[in-house]
Amino acid sequence: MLSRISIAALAATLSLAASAAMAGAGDYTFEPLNPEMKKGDDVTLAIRLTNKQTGKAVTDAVIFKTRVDMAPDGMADMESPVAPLPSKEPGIYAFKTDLPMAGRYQVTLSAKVQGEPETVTGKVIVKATK
Ligand SMILES: [Cu+2]
Repeated sequence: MLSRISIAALAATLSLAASAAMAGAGDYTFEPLNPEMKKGDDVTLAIRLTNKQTGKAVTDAVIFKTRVDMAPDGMADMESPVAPLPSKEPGIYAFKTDLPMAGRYQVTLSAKVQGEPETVTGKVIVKATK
């Protein structure tokens, strides 16, 4: 027969396991360092990836897919080329792209994060000004 103490210990272990299993791809957030910039070619986009649960920058992510388009202004088919740039700061991921017209651009990112089995995805909106 289980004693009262071992039942409590078992319950604690189970709830720990449940909260660990709940951590997932939704625990990360992408944010632009500069949400607004001048329109133009060869613009640098710098995006910070943060773990929402720890508040810490995620320094070891591999961003394997990026897309920049004008979906927020009804121009989803207006896509810009994106190329990765070397990171100047841990947890900041930089890209070179073109923002040819003033308006809002959506940056869609897919990343692999160490220790996170699911793909982490995010969307960031940046605004280009004249
Ligand atoms: Cu456009």
